[in-house]
Amino acid sequence: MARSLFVGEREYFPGIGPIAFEGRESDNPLAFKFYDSAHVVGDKTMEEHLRFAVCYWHTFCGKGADPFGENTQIFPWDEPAEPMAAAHARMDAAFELFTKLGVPYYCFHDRDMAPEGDSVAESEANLATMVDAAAERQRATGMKLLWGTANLFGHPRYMNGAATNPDFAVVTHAAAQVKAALDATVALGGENYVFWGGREGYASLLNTNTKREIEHLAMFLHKARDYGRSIGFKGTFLVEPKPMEPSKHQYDFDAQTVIGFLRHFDLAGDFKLNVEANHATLAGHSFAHDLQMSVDAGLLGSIDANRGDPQNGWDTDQFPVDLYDAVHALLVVLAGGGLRSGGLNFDAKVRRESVDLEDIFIGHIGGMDTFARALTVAHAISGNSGIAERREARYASFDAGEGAAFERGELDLAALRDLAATAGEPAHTSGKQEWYENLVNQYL
Ligand code: XUL
Ligand code: CO
Repeated sequence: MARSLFVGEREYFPGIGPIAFEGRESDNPLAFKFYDSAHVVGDKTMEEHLRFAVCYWHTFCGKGADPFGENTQIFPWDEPAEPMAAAHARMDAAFELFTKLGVPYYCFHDRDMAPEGDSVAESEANLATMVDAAAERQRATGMKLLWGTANLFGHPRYMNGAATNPDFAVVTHAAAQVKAALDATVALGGENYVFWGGREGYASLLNTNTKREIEHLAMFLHKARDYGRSIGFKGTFLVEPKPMEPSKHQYDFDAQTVIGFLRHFDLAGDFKLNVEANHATLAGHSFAHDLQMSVDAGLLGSIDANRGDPQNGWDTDQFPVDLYDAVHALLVVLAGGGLRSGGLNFDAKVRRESVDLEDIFIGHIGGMDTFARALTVAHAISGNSGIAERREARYASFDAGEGAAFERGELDLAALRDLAATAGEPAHTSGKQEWYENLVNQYL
């Protein structure tokens, strides 16, 4: 799809034009080698399958600081000293990058887009002003909002939690922020709305009533859902699991924990999961595992695409370049029916040592190429390899006879015992893991 570029009064990425597909023989670092947006894979184009989004926070608000050192990335949109002027400059830079990169979607937190004011009303007004500016740029470029969210973790008032704070006064401030962020998401036609609870957890059990806090979180989500629906939000609410960091323990630990929570508190009709690769690995799982659990529950909403570092356990939010990992992820997504109204949001940042403006483009190009290539591979495996059929065949003993009766709930424990006693020791059947693994490699 041809899109118009947004270049504001000042061009923030001079010398970088629209990123084009040049194929794998190209030696141009600012070109796609595998992502050809209009290329059809199966029944959809790459753009329609992958639904890429750029995140506002890492890309335009993160500046490379870490706990041991200050900012390393000094970018031109940070020059205005006055916060609202800086917000406008950041937005111009953001839409310039979105459109030059050729992604259809973006995602933001309220505080990425507009600065916090001195009062709830001033914060709301700041956000409303920037939402008007974003709406204008969306109209001009065709860019769409994959999801909005509220930053309920950065301000010091949230140090003991937001919706799960032991102080009700803090919970009301979290509600005010979510209300305004939902207004913003609806005004910008957002297709989803995300809750990530970085401070929704605890540092010590000794000072925490976990039962009450988790019930407060559920109540908060019910009220947010009700408000969203009342203002016409038709999209999906998403909870993004993460086990820890910044809290020692977070209540949305992993996909299965969130699925249980949503079902227990009767939220699964409106809420799904936003699965992030580096959060799954931080929980001791693979990315594909958390995706599979979500697909199995019918609750895969969207994806935050990134990767951790295998040598440490942090949320390093690196750009995804591991093809094998991306193939595994897309095998699960394709078998689950695709991303639907979700997308692949690059919740990823270039390293603090990557200080050139072009590095931001190069990081995203690498991530997009990785998933484009993985899509082609995963689609070929799904269609031709026989893996899915072979996996189903492992369960053939449940397809008829006593196995099917068991699945229907018709055999009690004593009946099962009698079947075992009559049939004797089962044959040893190979799991064939190496066969499956070798086949995946054959398609890479
Ligand atoms: C933090 C994280 C967030 C959420 C949105 O680890 O992933 O950026 O995606 O709040
Ligand atoms: Co995320």
